[in-house]
Amino acid sequence: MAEKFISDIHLENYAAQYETKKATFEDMIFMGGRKTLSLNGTWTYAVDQYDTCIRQKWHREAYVDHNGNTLPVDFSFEEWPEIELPCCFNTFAKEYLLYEGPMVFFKAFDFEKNGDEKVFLRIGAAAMLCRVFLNGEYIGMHRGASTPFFFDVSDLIRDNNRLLISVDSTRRPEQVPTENTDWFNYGGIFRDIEIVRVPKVYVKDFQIALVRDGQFNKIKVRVTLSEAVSGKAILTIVELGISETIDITDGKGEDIIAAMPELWSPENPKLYDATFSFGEDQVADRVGFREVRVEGRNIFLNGKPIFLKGISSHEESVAHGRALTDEERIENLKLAKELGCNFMRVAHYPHHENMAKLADELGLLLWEEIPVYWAIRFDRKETYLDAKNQFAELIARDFNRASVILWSVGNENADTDLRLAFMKGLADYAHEVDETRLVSAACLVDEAHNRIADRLADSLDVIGLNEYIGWYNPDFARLPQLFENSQPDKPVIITEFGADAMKGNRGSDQVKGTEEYQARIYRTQMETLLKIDYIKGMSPWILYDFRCPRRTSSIQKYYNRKGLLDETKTYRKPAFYVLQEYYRGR
Ligand code: GCB
Repeated sequence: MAEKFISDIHLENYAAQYETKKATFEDMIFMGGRKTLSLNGTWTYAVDQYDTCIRQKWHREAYVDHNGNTLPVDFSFEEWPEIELPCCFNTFAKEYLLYEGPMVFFKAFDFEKNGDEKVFLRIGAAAMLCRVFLNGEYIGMHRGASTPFFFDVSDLIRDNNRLLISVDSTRRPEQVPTENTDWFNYGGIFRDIEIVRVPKVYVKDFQIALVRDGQFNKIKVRVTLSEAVSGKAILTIVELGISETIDITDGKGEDIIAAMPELWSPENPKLYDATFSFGEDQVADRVGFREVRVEGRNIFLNGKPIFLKGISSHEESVAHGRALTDEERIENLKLAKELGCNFMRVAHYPHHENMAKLADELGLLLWEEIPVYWAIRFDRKETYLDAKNQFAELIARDFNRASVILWSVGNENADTDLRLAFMKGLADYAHEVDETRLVSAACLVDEAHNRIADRLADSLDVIGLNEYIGWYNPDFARLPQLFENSQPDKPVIITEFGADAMKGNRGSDQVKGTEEYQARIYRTQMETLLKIDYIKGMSPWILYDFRCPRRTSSIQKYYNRKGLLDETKTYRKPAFYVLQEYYRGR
């Protein structure tokens, strides 16, 4: 070590010591039916632009240099200003709108531990890099902005606790998503923070679904416990008269149970209350039973061919950024219903778990996606593992949601060898762990030959296709040609088409940016798309305008204006009614 070396200001690689204790999907706990202690509410915070919390190890609550000298500290947790969590810090105060970087949050809380129970800290989502410290100790980190993560705090939690969390929203090329996206980079702890108590042996994972064999008369249950114990578990679904004993061996159990549930569908979103207990632990879920499968170029829901009348949506509101309230989620789902949709593509990252729960209740099919978006570092192993972990966290979180019928492994990625290996790995993973859903990706058109030709399609059940004919590519003659030039051997969903239109910008339907131009694109697209027999659905881009730093023109003003509604979700552009007419007529 050089003389006069002061670690917190000279150590360039200061963050390396926090690459340990990564929270992954393997640390997840099944949450259905669990009572938790919410840590939402008032916290204190500091903007930590230079990452000093991490460099100086603020969690030690003292500043001790490497010679053991105690120095004056640069924080005062209790006296920092207050913030209500969860939230996106960009919408919390005007001065933070464009802030990207670390912010540090502090909360003191009391807790009473019961016997030998296990105690976990769960964070619903923190964007993007999160490092957590409890009572002076580093307890772990998480990567990925949109999935939940857990830390075992059983040994550290005490009567009076001090929780310090550093969340860094810096965009980085090696992250998932990478530094360049077409959406706003909201930062912060923007989903629930809670303490979960479980017995010593607890249910880690509980999966329940209809068996996909075209019979609709069997339910499959799969369980993983926290320890390799054996014994008997009980599954109860009162309404179906099910009270089944399931053998657990070495912490695992699997059973197929005869049952004739009323099938879940958008028209009949029937849900059943299921409870599962083993030893001292009991979990519960409200689940629907449906079957989705592909045969040839058709998608079947409960044995009947289905056309997915959809719309894409970001997770955003003007007031809350990505930290939507349940009311705002319901508003989005109802807008989709008003459009005549039976399907929504929730792009481009996992939305809050309540989105799928509400879609289960209200009856909408969902496409869920991970942010493998544009030019990810496909060459980098750690980036792959990060993407795969986010995917695994999403699948584990939403496995029991009947509404979710499609997993998407990414969006608009150039068809290179490295990308193919990366995304094939993800698609194979989804097929391996989930036999109840379809796997897709939003692919690019092969522009040179104007056809659908993405090598990833071999690993997908359904081909998603983004085409912007009429917008990025003005030549409408290419649209029918594109489909004539293509012979897909599986169903295609047009995952995006669209056009910008600023609310109230009226004019000629030949002038880009007008509401009339957008409406014309919708009309012309629909006329063609509805005639192609292998197109089995669509999710045009997009339900409402969303914030986007890349969009600076006079009709954009830092918003992507391809919404059918404006960003306040109150103004319906004419294209909204155009799409509604086609969907209602179908
Ligand atoms: C796309 C992207 C989407 C963009 C959209 C656009 O293809 O998938 O994220 O926002 O186009 O408006 O260009």
